[in-house]
Amino acid sequence: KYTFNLIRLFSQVNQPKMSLESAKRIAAERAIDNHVKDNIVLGIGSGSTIVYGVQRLAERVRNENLNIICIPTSFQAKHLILDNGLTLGELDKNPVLDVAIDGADECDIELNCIKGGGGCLLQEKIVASCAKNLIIVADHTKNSQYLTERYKKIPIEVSPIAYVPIKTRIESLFGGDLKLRMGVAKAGPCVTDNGNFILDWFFEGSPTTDFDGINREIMMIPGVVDTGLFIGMARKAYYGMADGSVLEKE
Ligand code: ABF
Repeated sequence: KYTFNLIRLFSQVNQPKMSLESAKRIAAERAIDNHVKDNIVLGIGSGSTIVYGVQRLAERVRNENLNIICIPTSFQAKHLILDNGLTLGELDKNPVLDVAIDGADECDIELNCIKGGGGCLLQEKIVASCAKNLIIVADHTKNSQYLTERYKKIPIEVSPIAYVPIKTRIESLFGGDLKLRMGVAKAGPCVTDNGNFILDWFFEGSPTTDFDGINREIMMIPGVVDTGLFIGMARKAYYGMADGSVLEKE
């Protein structure tokens, strides 16, 4: 009985992880199939979901002989592009993108997003701002009614010399608790692709209902490089659902 229960527990623990991975895959593949056509400039996001999208993209580029220029949003994205034999572009040469496809930590009914949980946000926001369309790909756990309903922190990328004053300022102005994100080994702070630190802003409940307003106010604080709030940027989201379907929202 003990062994049976252990096996059952083990399979329960592993079940959601497996289905979340396949949910990410179907969302990313659908987005690539719907938005990629020949001769476009495409922004490649960061995180685990976009990996499936890049694999599908590489397959389509090979099979259909497509000419796609890929603009990365991070070190990870750059190497995903190179490792999959895709054409690496840069904003200097291609300042206007047709589409950018990226993951998110949370995405609300108006397609406002929280991003940066994986450590990338600045380059993602720059690339998204240069794209005619930003498309979000995610599993169903990222789909929420309002921001911070499910994801309980907002990442903020800051200049290393300013992290203490910024933390103090935001806590006194808006409340909550800002924590310096540490690297994986916890030996020092997590350093972004741009040489900055990340403050994760935790709070009880939600800090505001006006995320656009609060984003603007935080962006005014000297030393804030950018926030993980992507307000009014995404045009469409694809969510991989637990039942194997893909929910499309725009
Ligand atoms: C990046 O990857 C980040 O902005 C976001 O935090 C994260 C989403 O990753 P995943 O696809 O692994 O959920 O895009």
